[in-house]
Amino acid sequence: EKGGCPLKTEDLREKLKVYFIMGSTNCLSDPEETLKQACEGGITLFQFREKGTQALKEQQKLNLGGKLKEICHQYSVPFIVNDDIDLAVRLGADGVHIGQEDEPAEKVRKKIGSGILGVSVHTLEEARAAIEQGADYLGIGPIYKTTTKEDAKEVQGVQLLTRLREEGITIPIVGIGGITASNAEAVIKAGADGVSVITAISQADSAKNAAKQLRESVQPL
Ligand code: TZP
Ligand code: MG
Repeated sequence: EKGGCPLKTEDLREKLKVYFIMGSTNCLSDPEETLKQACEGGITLFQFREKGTQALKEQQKLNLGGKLKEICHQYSVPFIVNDDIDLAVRLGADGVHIGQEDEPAEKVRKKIGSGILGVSVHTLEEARAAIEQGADYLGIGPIYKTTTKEDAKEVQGVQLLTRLREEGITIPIVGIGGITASNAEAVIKAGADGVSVITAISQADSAKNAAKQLRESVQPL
């Protein structure tokens, strides 16, 4: 056991099924309302990702993060913070998600203790390194075309996902990038435990229905 995550691996796998990510700039309406609706619809994990030129900073970012964390906890949805380790620690978040450009996973693990640690990887080598350094789950993408992340890498389909599973990697994995209720099943079939989405929920007419549809497509009734 390298990770220090308090959830057992199999519980984390379950929590990754419908992983909603957003910040204030992604939402059509009030982020708190969007998150409540998404929770009502059945999201299983949430990541606060406050990015872009219009993103909130400092006190406002902290305030929104605190409110979103409270909403998550009302629904027993773990609250993860993207990139900002200090914010995660200040908010008492359940975990953090980092990319290859962020602080090394090993250092982050030391700072967050037993919190959930997610790492985005784009190659088999990065996946192995992240696991070695204490990641609890991996994020893989963009699987499909996305317009949400400006510096996203090339669309990769499910190739890497398939490869990691073929290589015997069993760590929980979530796919990301352009995922909707219509294409989510293919991601799961290729070996992901869940799907991460921004647009499919944050820009939906009904965040609740969108979350519900994703949940059904990942976890057929
Ligand atoms: N990392 C890879 S693609 C992506 C991130 C953060 C954006 C996913 O957003 P969407 O709107 O679900 O395609
Ligand atoms: Mg990052």
